[in-house]
Amino acid sequence: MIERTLVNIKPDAVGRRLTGEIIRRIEAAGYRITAMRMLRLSPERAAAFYAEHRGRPYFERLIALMTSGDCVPMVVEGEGVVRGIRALIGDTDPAKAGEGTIRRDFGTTVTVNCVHASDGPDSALREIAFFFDHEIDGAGSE
Ligand code: FUP
Repeated sequence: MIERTLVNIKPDAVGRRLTGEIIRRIEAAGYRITAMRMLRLSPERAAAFYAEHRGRPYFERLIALMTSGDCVPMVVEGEGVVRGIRALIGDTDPAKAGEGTIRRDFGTTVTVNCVHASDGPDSALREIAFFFDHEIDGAGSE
């Protein structure tokens, strides 16, 4: 089944000029990017995106990273893309991520880990709406 997911290239990766390489890997895996933006999150917006993590010891660190520069959120489409992209990016902790995954190759710490991807179909819908709202209606149609 063709699905959609939300991928967000985080400010650490954008700052290190890894945007192109991460997009290349997503496309090389056979997925299609159907919407994309570049923007800087405010502290309020970053906290809203990661609301379920509020109160955790790493929360302030996470918000500091996510507001430190531009990020590049995108909608990615394809067969089984939600699970597929999670496999492509690897474990949250780059040190535990598998060989050849984006986080293993480019991540620095559990917080500074280059990329976010939705962890299921429900969060994908919510996260796409967070960044793209109605703009993606019809996106990707040819
Ligand atoms: P993931 O879905 O792999 O991005 O991981 P989580 O939803 O568990 O965490 C979301 C973000 O919180 C991570 F990308 C980074 C941050 N985090 C930490 O900084 N430390 C932790 O111990 C767990 C998560």
